[in-house]
Amino acid sequence: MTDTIVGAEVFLTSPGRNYVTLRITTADGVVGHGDATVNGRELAVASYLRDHVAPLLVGRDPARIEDTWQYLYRGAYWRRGPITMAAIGAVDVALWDILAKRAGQPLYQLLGGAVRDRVLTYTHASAWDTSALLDAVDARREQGFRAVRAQFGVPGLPTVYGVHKDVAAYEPAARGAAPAEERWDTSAYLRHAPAALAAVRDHVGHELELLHDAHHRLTPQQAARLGKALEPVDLYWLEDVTPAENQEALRLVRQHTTTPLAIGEVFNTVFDLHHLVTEQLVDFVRVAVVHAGGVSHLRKIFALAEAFQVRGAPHGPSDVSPVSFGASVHLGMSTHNFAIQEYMGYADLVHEVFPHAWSYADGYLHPGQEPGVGVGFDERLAARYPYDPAYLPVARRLDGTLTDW
Ligand code: CS2
Ligand code: MG
Repeated sequence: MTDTIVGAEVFLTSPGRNYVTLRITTADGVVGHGDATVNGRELAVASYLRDHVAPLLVGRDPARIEDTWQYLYRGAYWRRGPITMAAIGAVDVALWDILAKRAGQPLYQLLGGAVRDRVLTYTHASAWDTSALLDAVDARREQGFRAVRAQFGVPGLPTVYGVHKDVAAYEPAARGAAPAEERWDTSAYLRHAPAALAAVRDHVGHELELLHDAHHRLTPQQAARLGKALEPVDLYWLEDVTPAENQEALRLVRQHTTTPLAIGEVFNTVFDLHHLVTEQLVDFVRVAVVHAGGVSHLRKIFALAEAFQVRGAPHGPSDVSPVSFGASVHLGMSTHNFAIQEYMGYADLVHEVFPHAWSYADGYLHPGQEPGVGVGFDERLAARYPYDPAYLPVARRLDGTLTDW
């Protein structure tokens, strides 16, 4: 018995930070949700969905998920990129949500069932100086995390990606009509990073998995130098060492260091990263469900990666909504080469706006047994927190030259 899509609504809400949520409703009264959040570009995705996608969905069979994906991707002509793929991602997750609800099964059961009992996760620990960073890492270990990303301040700089000087919880996007401008000095960072991370490793011993995010800022030579200097730290991965556009860079980095490399949170399709996978230039691919065009396409990215022993490790910051996060944990349960899920954490209000079946315990996640993705959307509560413009920062070198943030 086929069903029909009768409605597709887009909601912009800001319970502490902005989220874009899609609700698809079928003639049988089944509702599915998708996340379309692109940090700092929420209005663009909301318009793409409202003006160019939602009208095309009405009347379609919600079970034809792959055909809808191909229709929205290949039928767009101007394709790929974060805005298009986040919009497609929202539709894709909402349709998988509907299909699983109609089957009365948690999504992972429709993706091939569980390949593990629970999904390993990592979270963030950050502090400006090393002693406070050790305390921050200890606090995460006490919460049960078995893997922690460590980010630290850099002497001489007022701000650094991943850590605020005076605020405990790091949220990269700042409210306002224009991006804040930050200063960056790669030389100062490279002088400081190996000692800071070595101090964390000395403090925690060798059992805790440690990760670090270089956040797209190094040249190939600088990345190779840092990777080599960090080999004694035994990182689980060093992330985004170079800007994503120059994928050749990783060939050089790979020649100089065995430090595991992770990349991909700013990629959107398998076409963006297939060289990195087929030539094994990275160890982990990081694309989030929302930014990869949804569950359907991220599965294809992970399937390619599996053939080359590259593992999936989806992006999971506060700006990926609990809807995408829940879908990602279902993928984590059912994808053999899924390694670890980033879980930066959400404010309590976000958990209220997006009630969810996924749960965290003792360093691991579980998607829960609720039919569908298992994440709701409290529209009434969400309406109390309207969209509030916020932008990711822009970075400039000490001489004022614009650089990668
Ligand atoms: C970071 C993100 O979590 C990560 O790995 O790269 O916090 C990233 O800076 C934000 O998602 C950008 O919106
Ligand atoms: Mg990152």
